[in-house]
Amino acid sequence: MDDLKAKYLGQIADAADENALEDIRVSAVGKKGEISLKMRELGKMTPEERQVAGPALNALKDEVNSALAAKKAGLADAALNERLKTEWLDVTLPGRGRPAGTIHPISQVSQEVQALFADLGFSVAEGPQVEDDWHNFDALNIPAHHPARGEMDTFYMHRAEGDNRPPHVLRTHTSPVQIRSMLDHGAPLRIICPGRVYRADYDQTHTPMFHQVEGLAIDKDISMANLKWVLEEFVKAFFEVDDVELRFRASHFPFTEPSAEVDIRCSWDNGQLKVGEGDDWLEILGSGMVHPKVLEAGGIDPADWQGFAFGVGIDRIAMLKYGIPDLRAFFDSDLRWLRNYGFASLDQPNLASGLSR
Ligand code: 2NM
Repeated sequence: MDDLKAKYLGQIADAADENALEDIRVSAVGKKGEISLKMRELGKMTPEERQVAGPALNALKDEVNSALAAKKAGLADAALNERLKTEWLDVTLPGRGRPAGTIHPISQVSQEVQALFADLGFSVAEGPQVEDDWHNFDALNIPAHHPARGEMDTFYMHRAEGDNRPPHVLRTHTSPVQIRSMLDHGAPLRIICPGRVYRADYDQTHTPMFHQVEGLAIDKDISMANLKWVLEEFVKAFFEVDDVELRFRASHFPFTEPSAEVDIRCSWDNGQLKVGEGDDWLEILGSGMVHPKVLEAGGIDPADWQGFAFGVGIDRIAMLKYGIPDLRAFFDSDLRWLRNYGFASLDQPNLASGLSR
């Protein structure tokens, strides 16, 4: 009995890993193990012999089993400690350098425009991208069969079979938001409406979804002079230059009268745009005095109130400001492009630090 005990406790102490330990368990206390076979021999003994050998074998079996369990736990601890030596992590180290993502130039420019118009006292208004034809067309003095409806390349939504009401549309401009704001808030009003708009057009300079910001100011004595000042402030702040020169060209929009397209004086130096100097003119927006019929559709009496409005393409002014040559890159979701043209996610545009810094 003492020999068996010395033999197995010695083997257990020397076991190098859990496989070796399992072999020892099988040969000692497994079904056909040495100690188990000895216990089976108890039956052949005399009662006197059995009284001595029985408890001794049980004690031996218990001792070997607890030595096995203790060694197994020891081996598992040692293995864990070995792993922890290589898999440790210093949680006090600073994070790894690369930022998780960047702000898309269109979002950046939209936020820049919102920040600078906030400084001029304009609120931001938003509305649905799926519109009914009254808000998108009729209220803006574009009646059914007006040529402007055809020219807009409108996306129409489906109606259910047998439903003969006019279809909803994907808004072709953000002006319906301004109609909704007039109806909701009345005059006076000073808002800008940034957002996605849709036209069925796709080539070098057009994508079927693009971004606009439109502005609207309504008050008792608003004139083209106010429009001119606001647009000058906008262009100066947006392009971050001290002086600009604007050129108003007579134009036509159904929703404004009179209407003007606005160019800015600029130069192109090695493909680099400089605003406010040079001999070139660059068209950047459309504008005008809100048509009396549009004010009426917005529930505002044109005998008491006037307003100016303007519309700018965000994608286009983003390309101009940040030297982005190809419009379609905006919508490719190419991570390398976004890392190059994107903006730090924690830098919110504001006038105090410079819009783009
Ligand atoms: C433009 C050009 C001229 C415009 C008009 C309105 C509204 F709803 F107030 F009548 N919003 N935006 C407008 C005027 C838009 O985009 C080139």
